[in-house]
Amino acid sequence: MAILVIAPGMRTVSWVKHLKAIDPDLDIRIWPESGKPEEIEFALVWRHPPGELRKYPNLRCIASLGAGVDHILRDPDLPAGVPISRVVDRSMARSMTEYVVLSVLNYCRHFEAYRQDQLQRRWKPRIPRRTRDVRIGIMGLGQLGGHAAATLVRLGFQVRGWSRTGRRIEGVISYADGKQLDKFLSATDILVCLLPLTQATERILSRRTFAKLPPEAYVINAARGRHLVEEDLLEALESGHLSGACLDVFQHEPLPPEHPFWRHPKITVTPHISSLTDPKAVAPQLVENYRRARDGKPLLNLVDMQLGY
Ligand code: NDP
Ligand code: OXD
Repeated sequence: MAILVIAPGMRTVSWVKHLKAIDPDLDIRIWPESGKPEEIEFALVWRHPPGELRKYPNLRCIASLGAGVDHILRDPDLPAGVPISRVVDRSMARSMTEYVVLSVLNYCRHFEAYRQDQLQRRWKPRIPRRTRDVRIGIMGLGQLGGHAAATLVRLGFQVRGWSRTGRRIEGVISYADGKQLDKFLSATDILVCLLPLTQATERILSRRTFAKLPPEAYVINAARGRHLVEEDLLEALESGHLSGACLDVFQHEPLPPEHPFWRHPKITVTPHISSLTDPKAVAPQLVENYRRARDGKPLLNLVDMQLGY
């Protein structure tokens, strides 16, 4: 039973090293050097070419090399009935929380403005936004959003969370599904998107959503570029309704050089780095799932194909 890594453009050396460190006998192949298709029973994928996975008739599991699986589910030619797993990892959650906390504190303590002041040699103290006065609304209270929410509570912020089922976290005011979305938004000064990309969440960061936020709200999107309607964000910043945005993900990555986000004074751009998968941390769960697939046992971290996450 062989493992095939299909991750065009990704450096796979580190993945192979950490997988082999657990089991040196693993038969790992790197696409496009797949060998005989019928020998492949486990696929590790990141942004595979659509239609490729259909070529392996004995596939028992498609494992995402990240937390998200939208890059797999967008393939219209997926082999039917093959389960899909994703990464669930504490160190990824910590890394995402660091990104969110950094962005929130940058905003609350006016660090972007001080950077500009420094370039102008301008000495201009500003009053910090106090944590207890700032209402942070997190869309998506899963592995990543839940961890970020709990940490922000500990820092003293007012934290609200919106999820499909109204997930409960201590200290977090919880809102559920579409019916409570407007209520959630109207009490949010900093909106953080940590949703999976599904049919229900695509383009959720839109003009309609922004209009429900209080004036001068701030937006952080570290989930997927397709959550955001980019022209609606530019419009809301232009009108002054939103005061700024921090974006880690984009409709087109890398962000094209001519894109207006690059030079926008109210937008902070980072290159999809808020939480990188750490091959060393994640290899054990992948090998465990490979063994389970081989032995016909229940798999870990499975995706609900109906919900799309
Ligand atoms: P989880 O599946 O653990 O959590 C998803 C959360 O979103 C759950 O709370 C879920 O609700 C909620 N949700 C899903 N659909 C809806 C909906 N229609 N309405 C309201 N809430 C909804 O995901 P993770 O936390 O592990 O990851 C989230 C996303 O972050 C990933 O899918 C990926 O796209 C992105 N990501 C980005 C990275 C980056 O570097 N930029 C790195 C890693 C991930 P419920 O709890 O009720 O099920
Ligand atoms: C992920 C990502 O989904 O890095 O893990 O975007």
